[in-house]
Amino acid sequence: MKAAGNTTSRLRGLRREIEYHNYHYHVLDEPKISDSMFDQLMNQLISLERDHPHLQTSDSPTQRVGGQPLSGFDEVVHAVPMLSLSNAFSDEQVRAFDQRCQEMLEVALITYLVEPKLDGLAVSLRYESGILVRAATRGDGNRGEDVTQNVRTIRSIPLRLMGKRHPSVLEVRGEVYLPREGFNRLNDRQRSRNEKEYVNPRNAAAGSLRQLDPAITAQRPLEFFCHSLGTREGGSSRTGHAETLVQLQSWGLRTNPQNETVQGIESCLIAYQRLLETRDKLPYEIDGVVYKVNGLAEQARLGSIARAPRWALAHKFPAEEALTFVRGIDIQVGRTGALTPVARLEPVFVGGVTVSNATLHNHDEIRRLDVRVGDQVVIRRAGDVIPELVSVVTRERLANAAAYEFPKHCPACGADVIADEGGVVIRCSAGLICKAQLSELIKHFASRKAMDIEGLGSKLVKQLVDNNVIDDVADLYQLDVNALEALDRMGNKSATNLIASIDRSRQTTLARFIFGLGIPHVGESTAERLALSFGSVEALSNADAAEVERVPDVGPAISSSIATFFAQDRHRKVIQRLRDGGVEWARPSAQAVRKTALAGKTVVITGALKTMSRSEARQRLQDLGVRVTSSVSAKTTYLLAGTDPGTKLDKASALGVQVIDEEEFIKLLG
Ligand code: 5U1
Repeated sequence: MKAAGNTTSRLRGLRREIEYHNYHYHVLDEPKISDSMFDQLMNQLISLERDHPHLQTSDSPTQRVGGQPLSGFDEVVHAVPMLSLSNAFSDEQVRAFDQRCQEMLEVALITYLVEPKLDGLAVSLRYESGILVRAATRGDGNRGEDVTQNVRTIRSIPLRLMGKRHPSVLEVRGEVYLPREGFNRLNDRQRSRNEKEYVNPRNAAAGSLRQLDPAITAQRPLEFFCHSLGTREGGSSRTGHAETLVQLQSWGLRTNPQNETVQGIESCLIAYQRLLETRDKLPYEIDGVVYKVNGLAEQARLGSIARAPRWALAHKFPAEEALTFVRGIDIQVGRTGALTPVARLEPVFVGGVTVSNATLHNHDEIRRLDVRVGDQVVIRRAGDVIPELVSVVTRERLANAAAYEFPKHCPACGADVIADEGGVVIRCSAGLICKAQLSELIKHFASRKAMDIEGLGSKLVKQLVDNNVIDDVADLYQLDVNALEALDRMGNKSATNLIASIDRSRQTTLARFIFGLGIPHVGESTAERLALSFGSVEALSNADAAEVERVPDVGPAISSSIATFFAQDRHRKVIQRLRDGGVEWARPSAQAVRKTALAGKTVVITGALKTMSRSEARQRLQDLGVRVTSSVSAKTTYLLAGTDPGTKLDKASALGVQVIDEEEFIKLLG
C-alpha cells in the first residue's frame, strides 16, 4: 500500500513539475530548465506510467497524443454562443464606435484593451474541475466540431489548469494559429514530398487542426492565445477584461503579450498604427486589432446585437490579397542579364497601396502557376514585400487564353538567351553589350546603398546609355556639365547638381564600392564582410577560393562568382579607371561591419542566459534584423547557448553550426 502511495505521489509530483516547465516554456516563453532536463523528466514519467498503467490519467503530459484516428468530428453545442466581431476599416468607423459606447455608458473617456487580431482558427476550451474536457471549433457560433484530441497536442494549451482557485467550469475562447516559421517549415516539407502547399498560415492551421489523425496534428507546431471567457461557474470574477486575462494567464493559459490597456479611442488608433507598422516583426500573422471596452459591467450594459458584442470592434488592416486581371506579361532584364517576368495588372488596391505590377520570379514560376494574359489572379502584398501573384482563378479563364511562351531572345538586345543555375534563371547572353543590362548595372552602382549618387535616376541612366554617353560605370566620373546639358530635359542647374553628387560619391567606403560592382550573389552584408576581411579590392581580387570562403557566410557559389568577376580583364580595367577617376575610401571600421554582420542571420537561442531573459535576447537580435528561430537546421548561423543547452547543442555540433556563448553574443550585439 505504502509503495503504491509513493508511486502515486511521485507521479503527481512529476506531472506538476512537467506542467510547470511546459507553462514557462510555451506560455511565458521563459524556460526554467534546459531541453535535455525537460526530456529527462518526461522520460521518467513515461517509464513510471508504463510500469503502472492503472495509474495513468487523461490529463498527464504524456497523453497529448494518445488518441486514435477518428472517422469524423462530433458536433458540440456551445454553452454560450461564440460571438464574432463587427469590423471597421477606417478611423471614422472606429470613432463612431467609441461615440456610441460613450453615449450608451454616459461617460466621456473609455478604458479599452487593444489586442492583436490573429488570423487563426477560433476555438473554445472547456475545463471542468481544472481538467481540459473539450475543445471545439467555432462552427456557426452555436455548434462547432469536437477537436479535443487534436487540441490536446498543442503544448501551449494546459491539459490541467494551474493554481488552485479556478472555477469548477471554465470555457475559454481564443485563437489556434501557426507561427510564420512553422508555416514555412510545413510548406518546405509539403514541397519536398511533392504535396500541395498551404496558401497561408490560417489555412494551414485549420487543415492541421481538422486532421482526423491527432498524430498528424501533433507534428504541426500549432500555438494558442486566449482572448476571452465563454462561461465560468464558481470562483471570483474580476471587474475588468484586462484583469480577467491576467487571471487566465495565472491558470496557465497563454495570453498575448502585445495586449495593451489604453485610455480613449485616440490611444487605440495610435496602438493600431504601431501594430500595423510592426506586424511583420511578429512571429505570427495578424489581420487587424481588436478594441474591447475593459469594464465587465460596462460590457454587460452595452450587450450584443446579432452575433457581435457592442463592446468590441475589429479594426482590420488593409487587405493583403486581392483579385485582379493580368493585362500582359513583360520581361525585365536585370544587371546580371537575368530575365524576370513581370505581370502587368489591372490596378488594384491591396495592402494599403495600388498595385499594377507583380513579380513572376522566373520561367519555372510561370509554368507552376500557368498564368496567362487575361487571367483573373490573386495578388498578395504583405508589408514592404514586392507584390506577388499567388494563384490563378482558372475557372474564370477565357477559352482562347494561350499558354505563355518564354522568349528565346533577349527582349532588350535580341541576343540568344541561356539557361543558368540549374535552368531556373534564363539570362541574356550579351553581357554589358546589352544596353538593358548596362543600364541596370549603372542604376545599381549609383543606388543609395552603393555609391549613392543622388539625382541619377532610371530615366537619366537610360538616356546616358542609349545615347552612348557612357559605356560603363567609370565613365560617370568623366562626365561634365556640357555633356549632361546636351541630354533631353536637362538644364544647367540639374546638370550642375548631378555633377556635384557624382563628385561627392568619390568619397565612399570599400563595402559600398564592392557592393556597387554588382558581382552576382554579393549583397550588401556580404560586401561588408568582404571589405572587413580583405581591406582592399586588390586583396579581394587576388584571393583564392579558400581564402574567400573563410569569410563568414561565404560559400562556394559566392566565391566562384567573385572569381569569375575578377577573372575578366575588363572588370579590372573599370576598377582601375574608377580609382583613377578619384573614387576612394578609408579602411572599413570593425564596429560598422559588426552591426550589419548580424543582419539577415538566423539565430537559435537555447538554455538559460545570465544577463538577460531569452525574450530580451530575441528582441535585441530582431532589432538588428536577425531571424530568431526555435529549431537548429543547416540554415542556422549561430546557436546561442546558455547554461544547460540540451539537445539543440548536439544538433548544432552535428550540423557544424557555429555555437556562441553569452559573452560572445553580447560582443556581437555591440
Ligand atoms: N484578440 C482577439 N481576437 N478576438 C476574436 N480578441 C477577440 N475577441 C473575440 C474574437 C471573435 O470575441 C470576443 C469579443 C467575444
